[in-house]
Amino acid sequence: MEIPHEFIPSVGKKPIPTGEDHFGALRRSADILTDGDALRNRLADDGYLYFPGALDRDQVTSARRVCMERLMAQGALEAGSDPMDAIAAHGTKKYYFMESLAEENDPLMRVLYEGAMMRLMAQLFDTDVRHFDYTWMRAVGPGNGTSPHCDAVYMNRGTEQLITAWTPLGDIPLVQGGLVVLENSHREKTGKLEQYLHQDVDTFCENGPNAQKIRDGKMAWEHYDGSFREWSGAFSDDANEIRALLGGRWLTSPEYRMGDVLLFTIATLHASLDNNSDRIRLSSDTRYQPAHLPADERWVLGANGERPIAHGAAGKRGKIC
Ligand SMILES: O=C(O)CCC(=O)C(=O)O
Repeated sequence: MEIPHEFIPSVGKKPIPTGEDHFGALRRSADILTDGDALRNRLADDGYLYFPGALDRDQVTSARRVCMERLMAQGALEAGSDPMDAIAAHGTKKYYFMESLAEENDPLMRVLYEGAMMRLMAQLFDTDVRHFDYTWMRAVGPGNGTSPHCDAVYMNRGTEQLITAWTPLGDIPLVQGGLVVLENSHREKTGKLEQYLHQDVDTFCENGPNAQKIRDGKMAWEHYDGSFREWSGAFSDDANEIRALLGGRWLTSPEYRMGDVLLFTIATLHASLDNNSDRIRLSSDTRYQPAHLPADERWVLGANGERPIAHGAAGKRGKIC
């Protein structure tokens, strides 16, 4: 894969070697977009499906505009610049999850939950499809990225037949980061990763030292290894150590573009490269599953239309350890 001259990608500020046995390009699947069997086979083989240009770029652009105008109004972007350029205001570093960017954002809802995206999901699942009602929005400021993890630990209370769609809401060159998938990681069914995959970040030890803090919302999650330290849900913060443990290459796109979408399973290890630019990197991640299978109660509307409980107190489950 072509890497910009002298640019070294990193995850969690640790450089990632870019030799061809460490780092590579995602396989593109646009050619099988309308072939359900081929999609399912490839997902089983690769653990991900990458579709450059499958979504309506104009619609994605409109969704981005809504988000960027809000970010400008909040002072996150450089005053006087074009909001669509997403130039971070001086000192804007800490932006990350921004759920509010999805609210009353009709173009975004159309991109994520109608049209090409839902047609793709219908092909893939070959049955009626539902999506989670919670929409993850990430406005990732300069210097930030996402640690390696599998989505299972955040959303495994329903079916395992759950697919994440990572949708870039901007053109994202390598220097801005973007999603990386660890090749063949979805096949790893032994050892540390297997143990990790069965964890649930919102489960805590009722008889452990953090129980009250977790119930009171003063601590989010404790590590599953019984050390009772705080946990982010990451498998590890060290992408190179993970590659050494599990093998495979970290795969990404040399440039994600508006209109692309990347799907992966809840057992596929992924992360994002650090944003080493002066821009805010905007993307969403959303989840889809067969409509008739159970859905994780944290991410869907309540019986009377209440907002998803997400990782709040109502989602915590105590167990005796
Ligand atoms: O966009 C990112 O930084 C990470 C996205 C991610 O981890 C996910 O979609 O599960």
